[in-house]
Amino acid sequence: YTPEQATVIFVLGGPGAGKGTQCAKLVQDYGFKHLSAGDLLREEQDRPGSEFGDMIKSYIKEGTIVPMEVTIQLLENAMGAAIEKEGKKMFLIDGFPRKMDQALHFEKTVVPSKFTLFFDCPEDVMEERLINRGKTSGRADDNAESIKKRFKTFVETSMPVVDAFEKEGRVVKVMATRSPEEVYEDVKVGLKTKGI
Ligand code: UP5
Ligand code: MG
Repeated sequence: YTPEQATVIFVLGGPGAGKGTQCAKLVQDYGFKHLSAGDLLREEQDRPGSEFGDMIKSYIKEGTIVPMEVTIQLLENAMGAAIEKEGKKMFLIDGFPRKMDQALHFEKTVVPSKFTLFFDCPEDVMEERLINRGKTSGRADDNAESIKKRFKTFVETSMPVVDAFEKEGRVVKVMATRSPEEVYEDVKVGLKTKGI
């Protein structure tokens, strides 16, 4: 397989909505390859010799969006490796695209997504989860100040991507406020509506 033959599902939702948690469950049951753009950026940030390390670090702390050239390259590399080494062709791309130009560019130059799985969650719930996780996560952006900036970026820049896909009828929306297990039941029902 090559990336253009892959099946891609975008997994979107605000910071702390539960994207990573639900993707982990989907991996177990469906055998998807899970690629979190945020995780890939954090890995690149920590990679000795990376020319992007300092840049990524400051974007993440400020809750702003890393230039797409970097993120798309990391995603393409990871997809290629999963295809080649693991024979995977079904991907959950988690936390990407976060900006309209990223969505257009990825779908044009890599592969169109099958649909977007969107986790809908109010800010107060997300904030509580992130503050809680911040006690142990070691993530540089799990603090009150960065969380506020991440929410602002999500509302102003990332939510328009979901809205655009929604207008095209390409979104499966799941309420993300209940327990992880209950949310996952809704996820499975949602995927079924898309033939998965
Ligand atoms: N939790 C999860 N589900 C729960 C539930 N149903 N009930 C109760 N608790 C629940 O979950 C967050 C926490 O909540 C965990 O403690 C979990 O146990 C609990 P998680 O599954 O991790 O949520 P997720 O949506 O994945 O939250 P995350 O913090 O990863 O979301 P972000 O979108 O903020 O983070 P991401 O890593 O994607 O991006 C970080 C930064 O990277 C961005 O701000 C940006 O600066 C940069 N970035 C880019 O620039 N470009 C990209 O394309 C991607 C990222
Ligand atoms: Mg995550």
